[in-house]
Amino acid sequence: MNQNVRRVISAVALTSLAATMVACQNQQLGPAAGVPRTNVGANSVNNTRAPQSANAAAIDQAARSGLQAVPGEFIVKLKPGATAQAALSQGNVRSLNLQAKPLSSAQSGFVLMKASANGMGALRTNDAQALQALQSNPAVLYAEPNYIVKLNLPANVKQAPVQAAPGSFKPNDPMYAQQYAHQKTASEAGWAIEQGNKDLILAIVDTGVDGKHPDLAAKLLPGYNTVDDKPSGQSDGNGHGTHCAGIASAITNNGVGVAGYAPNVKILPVKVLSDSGSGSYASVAAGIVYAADNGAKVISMSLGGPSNSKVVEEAVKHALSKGAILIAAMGNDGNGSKSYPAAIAGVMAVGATDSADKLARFSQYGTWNSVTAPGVDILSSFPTHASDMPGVNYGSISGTSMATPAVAGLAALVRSKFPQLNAAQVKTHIEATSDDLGDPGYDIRFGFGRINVAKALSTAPGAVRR
Ligand SMILES: [Ca+2]
Ligand SMILES: [Ca+2]
Repeated sequence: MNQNVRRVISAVALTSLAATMVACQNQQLGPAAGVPRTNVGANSVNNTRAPQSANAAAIDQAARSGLQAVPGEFIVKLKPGATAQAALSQGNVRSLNLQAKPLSSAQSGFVLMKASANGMGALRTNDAQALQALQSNPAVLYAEPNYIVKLNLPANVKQAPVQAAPGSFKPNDPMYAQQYAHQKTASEAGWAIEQGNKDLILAIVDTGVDGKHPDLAAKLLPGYNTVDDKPSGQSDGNGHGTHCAGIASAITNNGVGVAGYAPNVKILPVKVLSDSGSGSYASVAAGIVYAADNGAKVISMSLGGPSNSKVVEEAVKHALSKGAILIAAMGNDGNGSKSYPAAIAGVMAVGATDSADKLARFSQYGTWNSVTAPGVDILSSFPTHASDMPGVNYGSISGTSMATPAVAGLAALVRSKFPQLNAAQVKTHIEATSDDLGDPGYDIRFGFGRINVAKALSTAPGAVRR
């Protein structure tokens, strides 16, 4: 690892700016159960992954090298009225040969500053000095490294079959019997009440979503790729995003594959992680803003990292101001450490349980934990082509990544059934109607409990308080 980059990270850690992000995911089911997968860079044979853009390749290379930030890249918040040109022409910054581009049209004042090709060689060994020069620049409010986001792989836990509840909406999807999560969360009784508003948009902020999947294609919006700053989000060489999309909202009762929590809502695929599962804070923040600005009322983020970032915080604030509910994974390190954006104020943080309603051993815990949902051996969609997932079309993996889109799907159903509720009220309603687990009442491991779809949709908002 570049020593200067390491110094940047540890220095900003003291000012609680530092972070690497880690998507909170998964491992495989079946004969290889118990063997953690290292999917970053472990490309499957016959993988149809398209050649990567220079930006994605640079991020992947940095991630593979163990760097915590993309070399030569900084996210800068300009002071009100200041321009990027003004910042670039000031003192020490001028000699850095940086190029600037707006992070997103909506987040006024944020720019991504990047070393130009001919300035790169010098800058890579001087990222700490470059950051310092930016931070002391009179046009700059603050600057932080462009941290790296990547996938994380907890170990496996076995699942047990669970009986279906009688007398409710039972979908005909052939793999539904293996989706134990819906029995635990009383989805069938919930679906008899509400299956989602077809105009409601649920964003999957992840590795993209396979646009050709028979259980997803018909409900996918075009979406966007913030890794490469281009349309669309309908491509997923990794598979993680396609799996999360199926959990939240696979096309249900269509005689194909699996059922999703919110059968009728639309999915907005926002690709913020590359096909290798790596991304940067710039792409995550831009993805959150894109989702909110394109009508997403639920934003599902199965990713996270150990430190906070002002740019991601501001993106979250922007999405909250647009009325979106943001839902993020607690993380898979099995300890009480914070993961962001899950620990950012206003974000609904989700832990993972198993088929016996035990806390998944990888699920992180803490006072910011809102609820839990099944996240161990979760069957859902995989891409229709080879990817980093253990299988094609459908398969099971585990992680707080898998619990998160279940809660996102429920949030979409609650917003459809009770459109008068704002985002904070939707969160409170889901918490109040969850099934208490572990120590009586709220506890840091299960939050308010494991979600219950039937209770959430059959209980009048405000009727139950915790
Ligand atoms: Ca289906
Ligand atoms: Ca409890």
